[in-house]
Amino acid sequence: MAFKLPDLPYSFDALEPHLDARTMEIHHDRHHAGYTNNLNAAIEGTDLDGKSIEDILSSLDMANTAVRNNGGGFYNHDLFWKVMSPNGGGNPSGSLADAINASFGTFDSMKETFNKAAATRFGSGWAWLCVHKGGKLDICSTANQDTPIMPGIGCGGTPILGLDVWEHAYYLKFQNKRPEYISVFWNVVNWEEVSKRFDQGK
Ligand code: MN3
Repeated sequence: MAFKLPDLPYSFDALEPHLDARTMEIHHDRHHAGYTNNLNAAIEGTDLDGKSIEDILSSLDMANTAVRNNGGGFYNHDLFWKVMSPNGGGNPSGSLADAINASFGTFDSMKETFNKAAATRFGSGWAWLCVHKGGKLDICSTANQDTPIMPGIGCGGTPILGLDVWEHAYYLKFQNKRPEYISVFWNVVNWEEVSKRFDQGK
């Protein structure tokens, strides 16, 4: 049973002026589509075929680079589209806001730690906010398409917010200015979705 490229939950230009339509189109229709197709080719006829992506990645043989790269890419981008929204930005609320204050002191301090993880990831990768069982939050980054649910990668726990820092995510609009891309990301974060993932993962 093949994985299907998930639709973007909004139009390509919906995150303008923060994230540009051309980048969103190429990122979703080519990059994410490519990971999806390559994942399907890598699992076809193997015992991974038919499992959920979470099951595949959480018990992955990390030497299986085709599934590691493309399964990670499939999963990471699905999360990325969903944790952004044209109605995003602002501040987290409720139990997520309480957990952020408990783990980082303040929302600003959480953002600062996340921004640093995203800015200092050398080369391609992701920055993550993860929740551990019990509700403690953690920030880390991963290389390439590695994801925190893979064995022995990153901060562990369940990722509830992720930022793609591959150049394909920002180069058309921001060129080499990754920190500017990181700072506009906060204008589109869908805190309702992040809260939902926090409640499910804690
Ligand atoms: Mn990407």
